[in-house]
Amino acid sequence: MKIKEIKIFVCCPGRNFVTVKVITEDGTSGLGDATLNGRELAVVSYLEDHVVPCLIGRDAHQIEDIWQYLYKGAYWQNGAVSIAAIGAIDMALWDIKGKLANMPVYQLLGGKSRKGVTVYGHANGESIEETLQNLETFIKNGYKAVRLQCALPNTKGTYGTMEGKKNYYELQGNRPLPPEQVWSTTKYMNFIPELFKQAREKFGYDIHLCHDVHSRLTPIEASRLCKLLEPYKLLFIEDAVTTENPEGYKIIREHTNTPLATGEKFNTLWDAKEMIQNQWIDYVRTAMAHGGGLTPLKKLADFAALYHVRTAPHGAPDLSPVSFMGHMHFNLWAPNFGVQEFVGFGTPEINEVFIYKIELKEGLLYMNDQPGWGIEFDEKAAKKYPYKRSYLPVNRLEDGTLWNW
Ligand code: KDG
Ligand code: MG
Repeated sequence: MKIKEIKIFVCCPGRNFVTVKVITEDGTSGLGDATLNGRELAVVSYLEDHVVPCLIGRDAHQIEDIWQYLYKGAYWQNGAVSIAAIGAIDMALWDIKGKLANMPVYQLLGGKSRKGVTVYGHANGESIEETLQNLETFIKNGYKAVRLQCALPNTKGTYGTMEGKKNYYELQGNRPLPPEQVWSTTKYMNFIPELFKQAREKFGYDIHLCHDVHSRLTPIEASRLCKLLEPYKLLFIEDAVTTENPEGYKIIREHTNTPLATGEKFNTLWDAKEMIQNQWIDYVRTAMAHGGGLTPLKKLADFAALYHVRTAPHGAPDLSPVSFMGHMHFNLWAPNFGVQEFVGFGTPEINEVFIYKIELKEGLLYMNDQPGWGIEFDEKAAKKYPYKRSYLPVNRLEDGTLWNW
């Protein structure tokens, strides 16, 4: 089944998304997500200038060989841009294989391991009160897990909050230059335990709670924070420290039993290997789009299972709904699946471009059993929403020093 054409679309129905469509000689098409927030066009060039010409005429069924060809064959194996490009092609080929087999992709992996996908929502707020009001809404809506992020008092726009905006739609796709924010580790460390204390006092321990530090602490600071949070029994603390120095997780591990999650920036299995093998983490958060597609992600899940590490794919809304549907299949299959981040794409513009169906019941997500990923892309609708350059924010310490994102 020869690959006849590969189309790449960039659109901004609220946020920038890069979508790859691989078309075979019989007219079957498959979708992949190549979105890399803030560096979208670099991935487009990598695909158009360097990947597509090598794939026309190849057998779309040979997913593993194409993956190895693009990864090893490039000589420059690693890097977020190249892996996002390879990941999108890989996803599109799995979509095609599912359609040709007339099966949802999870069937090709070995079938479902569960009836639905447990998700966690985001309760963000400019104050503890607002964050807890949002948490209450999630609990009332049946969620089993929620991430809490709260702006520090007297600062604007601590990561994970909305910088005064109502939703991601207003926030993202709307930053033509990186906004700069101020970060104070001391204020943060003094404040966050209070957020979780009040959450537990008000809502008890039935709801799972988690929090994303976004790698803004050193290992010993993170150890102290995780220790302070122990009484509030978090599901996990995410990205407590940067993963460039994996041993940082060893230090945290030695100090606390708060579970640890990381990996949304992992590009390869090798990025995750040491942390998993040493059991320094509990959840690996690698996304299909940023980890090279389904082909390496299923290997990562199996490897992680050997060490009691669960999967929890990155599910920020700056990954496209194509990624989200890909994760649905992966999550339904992976025996060691933990939880899926789910913020939703609920804007009319995004739902006009990406056509798919999911249903949330009692904190679990369900989908239709369509062949492939079960998502379509409306090319005509996408044209209405041209690319807009947009960046993630930059952080500086109070004295002006550039800090971790
Ligand atoms: O592009 C970066 C975002 O996807 C990231 O900031 C979101 O950390 C994130 C998360 O856990 O959702
Ligand atoms: Mg994160």
